[in-house]
Amino acid sequence: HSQPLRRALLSVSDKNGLVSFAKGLYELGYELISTGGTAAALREAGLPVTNISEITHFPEMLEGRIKTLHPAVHGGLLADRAKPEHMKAIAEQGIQPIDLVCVNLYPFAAVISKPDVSLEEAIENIDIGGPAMIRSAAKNHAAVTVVTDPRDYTWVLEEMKAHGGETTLATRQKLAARAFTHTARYDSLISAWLSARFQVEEELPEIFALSYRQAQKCRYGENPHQKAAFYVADGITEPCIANAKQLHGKELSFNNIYDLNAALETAKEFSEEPEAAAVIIKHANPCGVALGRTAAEAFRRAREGDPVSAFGGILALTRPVDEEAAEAITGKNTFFEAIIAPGYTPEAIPILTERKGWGTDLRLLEVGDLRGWREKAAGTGLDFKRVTGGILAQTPDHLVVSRADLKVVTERAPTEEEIQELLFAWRVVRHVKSNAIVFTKDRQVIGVGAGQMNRVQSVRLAVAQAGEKAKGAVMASDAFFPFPDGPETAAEAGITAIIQPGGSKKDQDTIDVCNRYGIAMVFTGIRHFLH
Ligand code: 93A
Repeated sequence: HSQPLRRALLSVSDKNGLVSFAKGLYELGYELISTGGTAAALREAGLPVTNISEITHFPEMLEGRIKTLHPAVHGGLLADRAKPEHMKAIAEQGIQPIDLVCVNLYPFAAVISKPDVSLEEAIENIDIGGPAMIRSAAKNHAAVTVVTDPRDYTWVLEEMKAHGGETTLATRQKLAARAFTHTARYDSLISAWLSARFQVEEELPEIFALSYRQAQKCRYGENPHQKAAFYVADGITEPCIANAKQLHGKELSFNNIYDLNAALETAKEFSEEPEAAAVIIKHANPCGVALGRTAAEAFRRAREGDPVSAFGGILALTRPVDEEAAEAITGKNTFFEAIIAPGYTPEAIPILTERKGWGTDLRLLEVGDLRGWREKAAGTGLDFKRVTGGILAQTPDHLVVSRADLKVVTERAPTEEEIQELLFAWRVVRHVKSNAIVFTKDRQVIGVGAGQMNRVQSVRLAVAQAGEKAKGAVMASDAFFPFPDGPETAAEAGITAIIQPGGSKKDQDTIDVCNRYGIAMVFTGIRHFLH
């Protein structure tokens, strides 16, 4: 090449596809200008490169913090080619136009998802010069092409080859819009991460920036006439539905994702148990939860709690699904939409996926080890509920109630075994929609009353579900009993112990009922509404 027709500035952290893109540009007559690492990669591939410092007449400095932040770069990007004054102004300063920018940014998202990342390392990975170039190029897309995603290299190059070495205006417009999405997302993530990191105790950020990407399109929403997609936040490190990998089965539906989340969040409650836990969800409420020595036993016991509701449900386990568990799950009179578990043994997968009558539809999700999720979840952000025209934000309800928090309020104190059972029931009830009542026995949920508008009605539903099994069971209530009718109904059904927050004006009436029936009751002082 004698005098290059056009100039391309390449400065990328992700060097995938870089060489072939640059080679294509070079063959189209572009002069290649690059920053340190990118220039080295191109030179190694045998391509001629102009170092950025030859353009800026300035060394890369401050350990790379200043590489491209210079009028020689931004003048070349921003000058409006249609304005003679602009072209004259840059010419007077010896600045040449730049026609294409290929930039991807310091990998902030990848860096902050490393466990124990230091603030210094995160800060060093905040790209300043890259977004500036992307934004300059995108602003001046009338003349400048901006490429931020290696997946765009091939088609952009093809288009340039077909159009005399230039992109079409329509392409530059599309890439410009995308470029601003890219930098907006990038800054949102930085803002969200720093907000969480610097968060003043007990205070929510005044403004929060959300950085979500569409992870999956759903065929439809809660109902077939609604459009839907699953958006996943950047930088999530805890085991959760957003981090789960689908190994098999039909595409997840909107409701599947919602219920899988409910199942997994309930299961996580029992992730540190020496025993395995299984959770079965229907319409976002647990209908079966149980512990067992093995995944198979936990599953069988969870299903037994309410086999009717379990049919067509979503299942979560805290232990890998092995052959025995797979056999149990695919047993007679069962049907599951989806399963989420830390993993699956090689023997388990064919049993689950070739179950007669289920076709190949069963969705299998792998989420990895659940243990230690609380530490990984710390600071990952807020819990949202949408209202028309806004969102309510709150820190997630991760509070743990332990033995020491329990206050015995009845004449009879719970036995050691009852205390363990009450704590089990308490960990389930917080995952049931309010007004929530849960009956459990031998670490097995045997009755649930969910989502009722008065608490005694939830008790009645739990009693009806538990039937004879209520005798000797315990009851958990997610909030206080405003009247003694709920505990009385439970007492008549044979409940022996109750766990609830307490705090009602009529607590004494409820305590009196318990004393009359010889029931042991403990207050947690903490409630767990869930809507
Ligand atoms: O530290 S920066 O914010 N300062 C800059 O002036 C600058 N210019 C480009 N980071 C800057 N970059 C970024 O360097 C690019 O966005 C790209 O991610 C990376 C490429 O550096 P290298 O070519 O040395 O690997």
